[in-house]
Amino acid sequence: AELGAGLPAGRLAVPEAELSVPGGLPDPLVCADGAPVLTPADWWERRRPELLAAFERHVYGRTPEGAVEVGAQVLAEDAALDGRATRVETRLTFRRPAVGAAGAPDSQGSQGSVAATVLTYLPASASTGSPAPVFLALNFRGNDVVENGSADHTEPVQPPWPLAELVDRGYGVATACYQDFDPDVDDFGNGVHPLFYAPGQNRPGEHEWGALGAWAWGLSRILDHLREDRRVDAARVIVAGHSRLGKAAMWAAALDERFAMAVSNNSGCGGVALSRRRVGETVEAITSRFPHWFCPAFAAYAGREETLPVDQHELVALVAPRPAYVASAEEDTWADPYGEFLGAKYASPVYELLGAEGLAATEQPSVDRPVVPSRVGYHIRPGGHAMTDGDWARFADAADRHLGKVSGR
Ligand code: GTR
Repeated sequence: AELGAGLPAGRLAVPEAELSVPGGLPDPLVCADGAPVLTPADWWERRRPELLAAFERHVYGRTPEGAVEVGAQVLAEDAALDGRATRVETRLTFRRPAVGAAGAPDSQGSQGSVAATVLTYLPASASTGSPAPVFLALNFRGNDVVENGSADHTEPVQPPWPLAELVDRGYGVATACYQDFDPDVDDFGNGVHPLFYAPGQNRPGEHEWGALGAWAWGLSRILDHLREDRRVDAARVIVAGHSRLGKAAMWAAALDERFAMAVSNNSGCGGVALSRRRVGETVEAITSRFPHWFCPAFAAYAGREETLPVDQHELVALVAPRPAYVASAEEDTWADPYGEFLGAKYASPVYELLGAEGLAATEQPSVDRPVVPSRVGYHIRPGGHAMTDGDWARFADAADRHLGKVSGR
C-alpha cells in the first residue's frame, strides 16, 4: 500500500512497508514552503541551500566558516610498493589565528593547535606528469593499521586497505586517523572545536557542529592540502569512509563540492539509511550512545523521526549530480542495509532533475550484483560490518566508470 492520499505537502509517498512512522518521506524536490523544485536553478538556488541548512540545524550542526592557520610539514617521502608508489607522510597543523590587530597571544595555549598526520600513497606515474585521482578516507586505528593491519580486533575493527591494488589501478590513497581531528569521546575540550570557540565557550551550541562535522571538516582540510600537490588530480578526489566515517564522508561531500565523488560504506543511521525506518540503529540509540557525533538538537528527534525536517536520502541528494556510491553488507543489520538502499534510491529524482542517471535499480539488488553504471551506485555483499578489499574494488569500478578510467599498470 502506498502512503499516498492525505500526506502533508512536501511528503513523498513511498510503500508503507518501507517506513516505520507515518507521513511519508520528505520530498527532496519540494521546498519547505511547498514550492515545487522544477528546474536545476530551483535546486541550486533555493532547495539545495535550504536542505544543507536543515541538515546543519537539525542533524550535524553548523560548521564554522572562520579560517585557521595551517602548517604542513613533510615527515617522510619514499618509494614504496617496489617502486610502484610514492609514500608521503605530512603533518598538518591547525591553529587559531592570532586575535586582534595587536596580535594578542593565543589564550588557549596548547589547545590552540591541532595536528593530523596524513599518509598518502601515489602511483609512481603521478610524479612523472600524470596526476592521479585519489581516494581520501579517514581511518579508525591509525595510518600504520591502514598499511599493515593490526592484531588488535576490538571494535571498530580495521583491516589493512588494498593499497597495492588501488595504486596498480592508477589511484592514489590519502588517509589520516579520525581521532586526530576530534577524539571520539563525548567531550569538546579537544580536537578542532576549541579552535573556533567564542570567548568563554567550552562546547558547541544547540545547532553547532559535533564530531561528524569535525571529521568532515578534517576531510576538507586534507583536500586543501592534496590540491596543492601537483601529483594529485585535484578534479578527481573521491571522499570515502566506513561506518561513522562513511557518515562523515557523505556530510563532507555535501558541504564541499570540490569532492568529485562520495562513497559511503555501511554508514547506517546518520549516514545514508533512512531515519524514518527505525530499523537497526535508531535516532534514539545513536544519540544516546554517541550524542557528541551530532548537534545537540538532533537528540530531540529520538522516537519522533516523523517530525525530522529531512531524511538521509536528502544527504545523498546533496552530492548530486556528482557520483555517489553506497555499499551495504548483508549481515550488517544494525546499519539497516535496506534503509541504505532506499537512501540511494530516493536521492535519484534529484540526480534526474540535474540530468544524471539516478540509481539504476528500483528493487534492492541481490548480494554481489553491484549497480555500478548509474551515477548513484549501490552494492550489498555477503558478510558483516566492514570495508573489505572487495568493497574497495567496487568503489574503484565506480570511479573508473564515472570519473574516467585511469591508466594503471
Ligand atoms: C556503531 C554505531 C554505528 C556505526 C559504527 C561504526 O557502534 O552504532 O552508527 O557508526 O559504530 O562506526 O563502526
